[in-house]
Amino acid sequence: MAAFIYPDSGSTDGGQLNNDSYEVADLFDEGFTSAADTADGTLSNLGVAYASAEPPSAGFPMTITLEFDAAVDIEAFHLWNITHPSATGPRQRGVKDFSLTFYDGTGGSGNQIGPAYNGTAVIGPDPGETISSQTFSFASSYNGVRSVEFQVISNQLEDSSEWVGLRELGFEVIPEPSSVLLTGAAGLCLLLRRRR
Ligand SMILES: [Ca+2]
Repeated sequence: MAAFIYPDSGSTDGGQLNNDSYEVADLFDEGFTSAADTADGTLSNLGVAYASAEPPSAGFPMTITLEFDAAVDIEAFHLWNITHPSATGPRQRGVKDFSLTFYDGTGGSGNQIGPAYNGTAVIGPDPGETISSQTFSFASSYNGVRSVEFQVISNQLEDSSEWVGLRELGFEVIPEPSSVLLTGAAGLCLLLRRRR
């Protein structure tokens, strides 16, 4: 049974809009437990969304590096794009084209796992509306992942002089085979005891 998880930490080369409170940590701050969870579009983006400097400090593509404290096997990526309670501009600066590259070391180090995944996100909802996740399922899982380079290639405007942002993200992971085996072994022990 797959499970929703957040990265444990993240960093970006994109900077922050107005040097204000739009940190990468705001991409995993809303306590979601599944991809079915929704973000409250009536909230100001300040403190709940990540938004890059305008344009991103190192330009497009902008790289957000996501880290896991222990290796995980990932089968899907979930993204909640940005909107705003009263303005149309922010949703137009949501993520559009992106790629995900998976590594077995921290900070994009070590060996790359499998081919990079390329995806295209759709624009976030109208101002103030509830934000649902967009799910990108992989043809096969990426196993033993310690870090992911999430490259944002364009915003919805496809204007590289503007900022880009999103509200929340997470991954769908497969429980480690070791824990499944342990549960199986424990079950076998119980069965053998009962037979005695
Ligand atoms: Ca958030």
